[in-house]
Amino acid sequence: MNFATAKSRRGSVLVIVIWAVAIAAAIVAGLQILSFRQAVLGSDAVARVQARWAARAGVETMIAIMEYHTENPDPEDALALILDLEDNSYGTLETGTYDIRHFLDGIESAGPLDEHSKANINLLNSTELMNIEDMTPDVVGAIVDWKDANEDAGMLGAEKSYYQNRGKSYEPRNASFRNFAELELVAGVWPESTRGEDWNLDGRLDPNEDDGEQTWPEDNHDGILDAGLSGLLTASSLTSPRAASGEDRLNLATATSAEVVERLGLTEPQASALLAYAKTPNARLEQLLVIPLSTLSQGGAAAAGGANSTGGAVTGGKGSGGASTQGRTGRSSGGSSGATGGVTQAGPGNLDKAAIGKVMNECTLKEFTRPEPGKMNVNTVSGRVLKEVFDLNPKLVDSLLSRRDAKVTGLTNLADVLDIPGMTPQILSSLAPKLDVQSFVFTITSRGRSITVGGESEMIVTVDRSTLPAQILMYREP
Ligand SMILES: [Ca+2]
Ligand SMILES: [Ca+2]
Ligand SMILES: [Ca+2]
Ligand SMILES: [Ca+2]
Repeated sequence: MNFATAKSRRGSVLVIVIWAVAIAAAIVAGLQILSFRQAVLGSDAVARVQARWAARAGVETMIAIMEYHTENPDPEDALALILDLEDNSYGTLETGTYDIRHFLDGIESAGPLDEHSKANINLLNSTELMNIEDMTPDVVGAIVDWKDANEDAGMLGAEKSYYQNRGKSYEPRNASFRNFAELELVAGVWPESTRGEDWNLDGRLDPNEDDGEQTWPEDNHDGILDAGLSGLLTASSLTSPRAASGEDRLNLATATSAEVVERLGLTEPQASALLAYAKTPNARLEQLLVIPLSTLSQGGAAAAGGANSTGGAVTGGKGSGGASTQGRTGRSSGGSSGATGGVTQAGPGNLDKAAIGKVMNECTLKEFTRPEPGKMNVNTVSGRVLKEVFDLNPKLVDSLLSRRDAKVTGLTNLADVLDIPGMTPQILSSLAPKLDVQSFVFTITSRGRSITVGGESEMIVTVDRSTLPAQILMYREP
């Protein structure tokens, strides 16, 4: 009896053991699957974190370089910052890599995108907007109404009531566009025209933007990013009181003659003439490119309407300071066309070309009160923008681009542009209010990759380096 009981107990123990083993095996198998999944998940997460930090390292590197150049400006080298950014646009960390690139005018380049290479939409008038390919009068009207302070709809425009009647939850800003994407809110503007192939507006050619009809958006699969209006226009570039030298611009409306002599290296008669002109109504620094200062200072641009602005010897202002080294002392007798020269600037109250460049680089005629839309940097501006938006002669634009590319330091002042074949003082002075030789706002599109499993992450950051520390105007991770 006793034996039999023991035997059956042993039997049931055996059953229990078998069961236990089976269950344990099942649990272990389950655990194995679970932990394997967790390991996969874990390495994915690690790769993502690595990629994201790599992208961030790229952004931080670019910002550090921008701040360095804001603190240590080199007025003799307009390309120093751009080249430094380009040289550091690729980096390797222990756990990943980053690269920063952008497309402009169909060409992919290393480094951040200079927002000053595009036209600021807030500075464009309706003629310039209308010059843009495929632009229609109703869209131009709606853009103008969006920007202007008033509520009066233009003939083909659209003000508040237009948007209300269509159930929109927003209305025109009646002030400058704050960013490019805002353009898509304007009546008649479609993302297809603002973005073109660059559907995520990152300035880079992504796989879905270069695969034809396989995935959205539509693209022509040619390896080149057609960025639509975003390739021509910006709302981010801004003006800064900071001059090329790094100092705040000298306000000629309030400056003393001694300050002008000291800051610009001009003679006393030159400084007095400059200040006299600065006090005339409607004074504009660009006029110095067209009309001799002595004429301007004796009655302003109006009185100088018939001034002979070309021909003759161009001499440095008598005894003018260090800025006069490039002053030409004579001109060949063949230079009578007047198409390539500057103004006749002889006499004690006049300026040579280098001095005019310096005045334009370092001075202003009004107090800087708040940030205004930015000018285009003559060293980076898109050729397509100049040809298409500003309707400049394509040959002239091409010679401008080849001149600036040929100069190691870039164009350090706008008067340098006068030497370009086909450029006239008149063309330059009309363009000058929208041109500068510096850039303050850049968009960094940094793509990070993890070194281990192939994670990828992108950061798009728009930075203003005109103040220290640099300011982040926009940040997103698509
Ligand atoms: Ca308006
Ligand atoms: Ca893209
Ligand atoms: Ca596609
Ligand atoms: Ca394409």
